[in-house]
Amino acid sequence: MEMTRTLDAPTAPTAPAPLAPATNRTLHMPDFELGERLTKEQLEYLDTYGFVRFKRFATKEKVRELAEEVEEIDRRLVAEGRTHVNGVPLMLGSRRDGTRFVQRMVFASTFGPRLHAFLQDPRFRAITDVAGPGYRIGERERDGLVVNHYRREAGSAFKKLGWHTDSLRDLFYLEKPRRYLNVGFYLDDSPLTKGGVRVIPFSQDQSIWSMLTRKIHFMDHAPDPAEYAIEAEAGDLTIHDGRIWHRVAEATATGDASQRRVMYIPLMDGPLKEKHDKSPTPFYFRLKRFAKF
Ligand SMILES: O=C(O)CCC(=O)C(=O)O
Ligand SMILES: [Fe+2]
Repeated sequence: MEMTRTLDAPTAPTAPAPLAPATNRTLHMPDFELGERLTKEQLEYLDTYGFVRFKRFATKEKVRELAEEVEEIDRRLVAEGRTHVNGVPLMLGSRRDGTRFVQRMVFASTFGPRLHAFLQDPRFRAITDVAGPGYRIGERERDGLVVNHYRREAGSAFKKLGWHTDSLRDLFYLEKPRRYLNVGFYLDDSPLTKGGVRVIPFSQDQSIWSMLTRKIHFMDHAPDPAEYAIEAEAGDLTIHDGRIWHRVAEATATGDASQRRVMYIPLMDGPLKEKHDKSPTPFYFRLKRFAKF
């Protein structure tokens, strides 16, 4: 043993450099496509990383049709002066020209036949099967089909979303967090210039305690050294585990170039809990307004 070495060591080991926030680091993901069932490799990917992306779930033509319908519904909701649908608040913003638009649309498929038909695609069965026995698409439950519409410009009320786990909402809805899968369908390309989803891979395998406390839900927007950006193109579909930590980063582009629309497909299990126009506003949204996140 060279006992003296430590004494003549020319330099003491230096502390590792602090990890720079890995802003915009992307994970090289396989070019998965979704068929009638998820393949073993796709399932393993989802289980391991906590998310998965399927390319070309829909054609550009289909995306255009769906986006057009979302725009029609948007104009209709604005024209009718709606602030809520089935008790759930709509998030509204305005464009540069002052026109109002819906930035978080809820129960969208109950307003549009194309969206409703889209949700009947048998490939969604492949996803509900993975979620667990008895899962369904809840078009009239919870918030129904949600369309998030981010823009970075003055007047926009939705430019980014702080760190959170989706499962926390289960707790607010007084339900136990389950292996909830959040299924997103992209209506716009989402390159890094639009910000977009950042996830902390593997964080789905955490204790409830860590799920509650690793970050301050929705208030914290800071990049994390362990985060990865998920890029996608219009027509792609992503699934993330409801327990994974994620946020939506703000675009660096502005105006039209920052527009990012993603639909979230509501998976439900257990007894049917359909909402209607007299449904009360859930506590969660009152809290959200109070805490301004
Ligand atoms: O807009 C997105 O892509 C993600 C939104 C999200 O995480 C959420 O609404 O819970
Ligand atoms: Fe989320």
